[in-house]
Amino acid sequence: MQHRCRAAVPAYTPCMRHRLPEPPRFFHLLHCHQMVSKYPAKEHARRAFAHFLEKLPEESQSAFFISGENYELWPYCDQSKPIRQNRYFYYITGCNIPGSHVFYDGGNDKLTLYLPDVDEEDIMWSGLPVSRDEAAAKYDVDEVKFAHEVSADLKAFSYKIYTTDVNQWNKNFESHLIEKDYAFFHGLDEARLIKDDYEIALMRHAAKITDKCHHGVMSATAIETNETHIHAEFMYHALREGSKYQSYDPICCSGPNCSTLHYVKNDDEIPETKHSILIDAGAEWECYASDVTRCFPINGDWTVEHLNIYRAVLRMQQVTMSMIRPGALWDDIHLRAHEILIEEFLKLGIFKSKYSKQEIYESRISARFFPHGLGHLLGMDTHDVGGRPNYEDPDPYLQYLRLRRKLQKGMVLTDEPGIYFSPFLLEDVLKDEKKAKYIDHNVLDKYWYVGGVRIEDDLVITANGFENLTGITSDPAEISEIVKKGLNKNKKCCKLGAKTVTAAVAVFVAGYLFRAWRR
Ligand SMILES: [Mn+2]
Repeated sequence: MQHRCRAAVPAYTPCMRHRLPEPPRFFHLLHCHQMVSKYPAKEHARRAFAHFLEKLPEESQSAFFISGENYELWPYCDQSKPIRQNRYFYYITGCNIPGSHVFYDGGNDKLTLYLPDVDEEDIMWSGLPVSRDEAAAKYDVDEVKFAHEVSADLKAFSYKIYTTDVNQWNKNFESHLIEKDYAFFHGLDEARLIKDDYEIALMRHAAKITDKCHHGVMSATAIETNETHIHAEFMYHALREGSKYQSYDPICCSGPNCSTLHYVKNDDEIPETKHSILIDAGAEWECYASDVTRCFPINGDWTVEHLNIYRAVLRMQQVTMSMIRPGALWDDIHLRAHEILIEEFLKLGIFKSKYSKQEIYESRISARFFPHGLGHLLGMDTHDVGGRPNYEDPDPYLQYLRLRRKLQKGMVLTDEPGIYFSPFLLEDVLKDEKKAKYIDHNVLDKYWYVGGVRIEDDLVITANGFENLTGITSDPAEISEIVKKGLNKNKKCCKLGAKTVTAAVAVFVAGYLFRAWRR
């Protein structure tokens, strides 16, 4: 009966899976030029090659060769491991067929896709593979060939051929390949850094699905008595919308578990003594990611401490978002988030007001409450390529910042400030008088049960600022309303259920008495 209460989420429409995700701005072109309606693989290959030549201009006749992922069996078992397509391969093909390869002849601007050879014995198990003509119609490539033709083609090519790395899928061609070249990765990563309209349309669709999933999770707290139920609710809505894979393992936590950044255990009970929920999860669409975090009170009523922290994080996000535009340095925006955190902690009394904002900032102590970066690039990978992080940075504020560049139009990134009360991260701080002196322990003690709060949205950088792909509300009053609406609906469902059962029993008893009377 409980699933009847899911009606708050708009119904799945069967046509959704087969149409292009959300008409992009160039929608009219889709009908005029067939080429534009395909994933723009050729343009991606060209752009990657142009960036490659920035580093190695003398290699203008060379080529790229990448093998996609293929089926691999688990040891001593006839089942295959789950496949996740090689993102560099997908970027220049748009093809998700296991066992394929791609060759881009940069000098002649020719893109060739190699499909796996047809295994006739497999057809009865797996069905007919995609034909050469079907692939030529579907993918934006110049020619479609088969895997057995790769070797001769590579041998006949008289210039250098670059690949990511020699692995089990391309080792037969090893003698022709140059692996792990810096310029090659530079080319691909710089191209992937800036998303075109087609990619943004895919990401917009992933974000729309994710909105529905988060709304579904917030609306179903009546049946979420374990973290696994939150996970299940998210996956249910994602699958219903045609998203079979998640961009990453969903992080579904309650109470103090919310202080673990990448918590994926997702199996603790949620008794009434726990108030806070944090879910960080994103649906994937056609290999493109979304990555969204929302927090809410399990019964719809924010506790004072939970709401205090929520509002602080929301202000960190609002202030940092107001700074986002092309040319802004992400380091500066991230550091501004720490300043807001310190201001908020001074207001709440967690930091002692006898110390100045500047002194606390210089102590770097806020990094123990907000240990991760403000955000990261998002694309085919959740932590997408091209961010140029420096994990060796001695500054604890910047060590885990995954994006260390100026923002450019067409980048997609997350803005995800957080505040956590992690016993692990604060243990040594609280013992070190030089650092502990800034913290009012009595005030801090009131906050441990909250665990943590993070708010995360996906943003596309535009010419003047950004567009927020994430639509699910982060307003605390609206969130409270969604949770309560879900709870009330469940009560009504239960009441209706009880009434139906009572009526059915009454009819049965009346019938029995009537028959007994007739006898
Ligand atoms: Mn993220």
